[in-house]
Amino acid sequence: MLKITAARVIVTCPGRNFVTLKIETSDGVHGIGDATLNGRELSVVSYLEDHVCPLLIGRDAHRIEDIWQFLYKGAYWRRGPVTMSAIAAVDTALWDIKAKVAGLPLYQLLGGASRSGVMVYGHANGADIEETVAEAVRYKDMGYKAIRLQTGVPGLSSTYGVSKDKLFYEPADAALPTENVWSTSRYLPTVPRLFEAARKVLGDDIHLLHDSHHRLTPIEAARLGKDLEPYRPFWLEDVTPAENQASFRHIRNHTTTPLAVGEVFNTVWDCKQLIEEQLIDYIRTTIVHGGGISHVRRIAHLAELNNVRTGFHGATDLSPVCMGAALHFDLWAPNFGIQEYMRHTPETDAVFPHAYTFASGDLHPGETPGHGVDIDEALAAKYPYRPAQLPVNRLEDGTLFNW
Ligand code: KDG
Ligand code: MG
Repeated sequence: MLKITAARVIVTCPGRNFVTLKIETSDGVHGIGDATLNGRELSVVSYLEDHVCPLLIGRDAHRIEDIWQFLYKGAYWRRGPVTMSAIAAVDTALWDIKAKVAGLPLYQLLGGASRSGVMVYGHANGADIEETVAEAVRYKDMGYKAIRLQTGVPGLSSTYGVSKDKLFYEPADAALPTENVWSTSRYLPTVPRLFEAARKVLGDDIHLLHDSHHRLTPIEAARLGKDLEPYRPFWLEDVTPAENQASFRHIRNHTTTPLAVGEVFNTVWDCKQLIEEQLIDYIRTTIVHGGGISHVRRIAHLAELNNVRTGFHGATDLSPVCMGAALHFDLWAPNFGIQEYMRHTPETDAVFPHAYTFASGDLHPGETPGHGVDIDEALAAKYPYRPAQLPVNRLEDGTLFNW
């Protein structure tokens, strides 16, 4: 038995907030898991500190599945982003411990590498089409094989995905939510123009992606999908809010543009219909918000049976700990598709030393036993928590809309 002797939550803000769970064992081996839920960080801290950590002490760290079931079924209140982020942190830390004890990188415990590296996509964005395409050229020159394109929309003062700092996008920019303004009729003609311009400059030998960030109705999404078909996008993401899974049937019936969904999902139940009816092509639910490796593995297996591939969320608000664990998963998963890679700032990278590396458009998780990411607690303590929330969106007439 490998006894859990301590479970502590570490909150740090090296430019943005991150929540990390550290589990220690009787053998001196420790593991860490990401528990960051952007804009709602302290609710997960409380869930862990008040309700989960006390239950872990004295349990056998090797019994990952039993602990997962205990936390999921034992709470009575199942699912939800707070619960599942907390469970994910425990699960990730326990997989880290098991792999360290085995002396193996985590991907070996999952079944070994299925590929030599993990293809990632970077984020090119700009105030207008010209600037976005120039950014995309810069990403191509850095070796990226896949690039997400987001551009400012004429007539709107701010747009999702368009950042001030080009490498590090941070939407949680204020203690109280910033208010953005949205217009679907201004947005819809802009994206095909962006893709047309990008294909002309970048050529055919690069994957291009776009995120609509939950802002369209199904029929508007179908129109955008059709308009983008000539430019062969790799995917169109989060076209419409996905609580209503059946609404994707309308979109699917109208367009062959591949669809990606799921960064806000937290269990297999959120995407069961989408996957079983093959209404999407990529599932984006990643380790930190999807109940950890143990549960995301269930989602990936269901997806594999239905020709859906993985395309994990990897924005800056998912800590390097989540990225490390996700990369081991990606290297193994038979139905891996692509991994999002929004770089962390140098301050964040220093707090979370990691084994993963970028080369020629791929990330590799490295060969360090465990998931290969640690936390420098002394450095982390120098960056105290700062309240920061995600923006909200209003239509031009003031109606509150989806951000
Ligand atoms: O916390 C919210 C961000 O992670 C999200 O807005 C980023 O949509 C996103 C993406 O695709 O990376
Ligand atoms: Mg997204």
